[in-house]
Amino acid sequence: MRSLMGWMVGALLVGGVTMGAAPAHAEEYVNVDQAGDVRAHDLWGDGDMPSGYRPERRQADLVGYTVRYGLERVRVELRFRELDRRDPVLHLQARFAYLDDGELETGIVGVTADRRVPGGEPYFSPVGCDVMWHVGYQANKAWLSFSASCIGTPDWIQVNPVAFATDADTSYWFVDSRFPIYGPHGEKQFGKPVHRGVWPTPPAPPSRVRR
Ligand SMILES: [Ca+2]
Repeated sequence: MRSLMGWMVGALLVGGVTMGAAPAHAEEYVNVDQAGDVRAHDLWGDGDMPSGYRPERRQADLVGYTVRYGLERVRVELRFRELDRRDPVLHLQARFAYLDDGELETGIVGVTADRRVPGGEPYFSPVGCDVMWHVGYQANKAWLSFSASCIGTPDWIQVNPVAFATDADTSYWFVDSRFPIYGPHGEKQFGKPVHRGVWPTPPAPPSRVRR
């Protein structure tokens, strides 16, 4: 069975990337997401949960996000209508794009929280990186932060936040993202570029550091 993680990482390797227009200088990007737009997917087509929008689902419904890019780190705050521990597995991600030697590269920083580890375990793709994170069930927020040096300290970064909730077997997903992960031609989609700022480090989330 192809795992959800395998799909998510594999999905990085296909398709192009939608580029935004030349940005105005910005070190912080605040955006909102439509409420009530969580989509259900029956991955194998053999379940009893029909696919489609679930406007009644508040859990892990993104309603906004903020990207800050300081001198040293990138920090993404994800805000939800509701975020609790009800789902067996929860993946919170910031998918990102940046230029490396003139080539557009993409990656994912995320955290997987389950009933065994509700505080979550981070991951970073495609390279290793020190990730700081916090899953704030009380505040209905999550934070992800990583060193910009892990991706060569690019001049700017684009982000698309994504939340997946699944059962333990990943036979279903509930998915929400600010931008559709793929555009009409299979290209990956992201928000506006956020330029590297001048402050030493954005405020760090109250979490552990994993290297
Ligand atoms: Ca939403």
